[in-house]
Amino acid sequence: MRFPGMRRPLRRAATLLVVALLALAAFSVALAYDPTGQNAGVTKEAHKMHDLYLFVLIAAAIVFFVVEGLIIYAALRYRKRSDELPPQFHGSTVLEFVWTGIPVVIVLVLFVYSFIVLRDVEHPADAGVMQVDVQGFQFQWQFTQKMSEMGPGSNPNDKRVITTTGTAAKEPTLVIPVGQKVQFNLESNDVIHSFYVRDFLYKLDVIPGRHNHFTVTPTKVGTFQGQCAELCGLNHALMRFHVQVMSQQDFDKWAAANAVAPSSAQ
Ligand SMILES: [Cu+2]
Repeated sequence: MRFPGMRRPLRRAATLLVVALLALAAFSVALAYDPTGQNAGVTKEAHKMHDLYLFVLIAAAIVFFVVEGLIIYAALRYRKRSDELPPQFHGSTVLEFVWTGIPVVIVLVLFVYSFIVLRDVEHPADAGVMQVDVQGFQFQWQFTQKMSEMGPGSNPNDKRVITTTGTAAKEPTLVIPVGQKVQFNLESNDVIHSFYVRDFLYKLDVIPGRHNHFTVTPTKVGTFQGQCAELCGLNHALMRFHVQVMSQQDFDKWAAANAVAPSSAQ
């Protein structure tokens, strides 16, 4: 009794090597030129999430083509040719190791890679990183930026704040500088909302009694649309907002023009 796949271990190893090299090449090409046309985001963290997405997509595509290819090969190669019963065999330790080992390795790689990418965006930022307090309420957002927490170089004794409150009639615009790390601190006093900026490729729930936070480093100047992504009541659809990313120079000017003493802030 002979298992056709077992006859040429060298050939098998070479095939595996070629598949691995092709996978690596496909991933490199996808990183350089994204054939999916997906939004790669406007923050450093979003770019990493996008790379993770491509990696998973390519891994899934390779698994699909290898499995489907083997099915088609087996169906053709071992199709019924006569009424004679073909040789019967059972069990192959090597094959069982291979088809258990490969998925285990894939799951481990995806787990570690996802964990590293997630940690980048959800790990609490170091001291001195710019802070934006985000308050979700029925049915809008309030953004509070303290002058003492505007990132490196800000004066810790500066008590002025910038408060931007959205209303049903006017969607608020949150202003942040490009190239600087920003930590968002999310809070709600009523129901669960979700802070979602599409071009961050990320959203995080805003939960009463819980301090959720995430960090991004914008890489592109521009205005990006955000919205509440958790059905939070009748006027949920009105919870839209904008994130405007400016150059550091424009941001400093904007902050100087809009900062007020805390007592006069609403
Ligand atoms: Cu909401």
